[in-house]
Amino acid sequence: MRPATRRTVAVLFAVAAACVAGGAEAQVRAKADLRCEQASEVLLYDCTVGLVDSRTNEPLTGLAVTIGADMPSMAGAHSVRPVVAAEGPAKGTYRFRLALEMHGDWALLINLSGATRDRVVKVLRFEDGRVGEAPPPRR
Ligand SMILES: [Cu+2]
Repeated sequence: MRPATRRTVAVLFAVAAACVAGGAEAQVRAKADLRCEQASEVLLYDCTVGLVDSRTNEPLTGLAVTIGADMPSMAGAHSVRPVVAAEGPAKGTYRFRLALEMHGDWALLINLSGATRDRVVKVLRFEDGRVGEAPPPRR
């Protein structure tokens, strides 16, 4: 390799490394703690999601949070409209009401925008009067 070429390659590596490091620093990843319980009607659920910075565990406040829902086992069969979550009362918690179309395992797509942009997917099993962990999908 000629010296000039070698220098160019070294510079490119430095730029790539800086991009990776800068990206990792700027990008806050969210961790979500999701709880739902049945509301007054069948298939209606009241949920609270607690959002924290996955590295520092600091609550993520002041975000715009929307939630979509789909059934992993029935891709495309449902069209639950995304709902907007309201912040509070505790720091970094967001509440929303979900109207599902049937009982079973639903993947909730939690979209964060504002100071932190991220999407977290949580799968829960929604049953009549009970919401629990969904077992891992069978392959
Ligand atoms: Cu379904």
